[in-house]
Amino acid sequence: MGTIVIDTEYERCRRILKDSITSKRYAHSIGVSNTAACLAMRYGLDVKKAYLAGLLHDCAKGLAAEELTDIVEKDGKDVRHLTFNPEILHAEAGSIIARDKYGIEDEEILSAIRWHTTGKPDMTFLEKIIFTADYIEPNRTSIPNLHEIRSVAFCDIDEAVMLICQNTLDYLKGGNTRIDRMTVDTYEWYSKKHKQLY
Ligand code: DGI
Ligand code: FE
Ligand code: FE
Repeated sequence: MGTIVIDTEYERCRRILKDSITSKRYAHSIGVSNTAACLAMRYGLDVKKAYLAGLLHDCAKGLAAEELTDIVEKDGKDVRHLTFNPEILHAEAGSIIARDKYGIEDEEILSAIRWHTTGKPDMTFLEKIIFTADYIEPNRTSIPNLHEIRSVAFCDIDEAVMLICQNTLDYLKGGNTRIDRMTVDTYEWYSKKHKQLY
């Protein structure tokens, strides 16, 4: 039985993506896409935009740090401010690939992909939704307080962003990796916002 195609742009991108990343990463991408759509419904955002941004957020995942650097530099961007680490680089490179390979022109979608790993202070709603959906999608397991964060995400997205940043920093501090300045700035911005509210 064939799949019912409801959105040709989504379907076109989904097919390219399926052949570009591992099956595990593809399952995660579908999970983020669906979760982002649910969050968009909750907060009154453009559901299709969230669905597409979620689908493509990790389109650069799996490429080596050198390849990712090359993509960013060829686009005329300076990579010196980025931590030389595929985990950090795949977000910046992903927004370029989404534009050039997948033909995405919507700047809001491209920006949500760009900031999905570190976040940034004062994110747009779509950026917050992709950042959060990435962390809470159904395939995620073994994350501290995951149940709580999933619930908070549908009540107060800013608090969810803060909790995710807190977890990420705790996790990174336990390893021997470099913490990007933006990861810290995002946490500080959202915890300050939270304190001002409560
Ligand atoms: O691509 P995903 O695995 O779905 O998730 P992601 O893009 O949010 O994050 C990828 C990894 O990057 C995750 O293990 C956390 C890590 N990360 C986030 N901020 C930093 C970081 N890694 C380093 N080295 N430095 C950071 O500041
Ligand atoms: Fe990612
Ligand atoms: Fe992801």
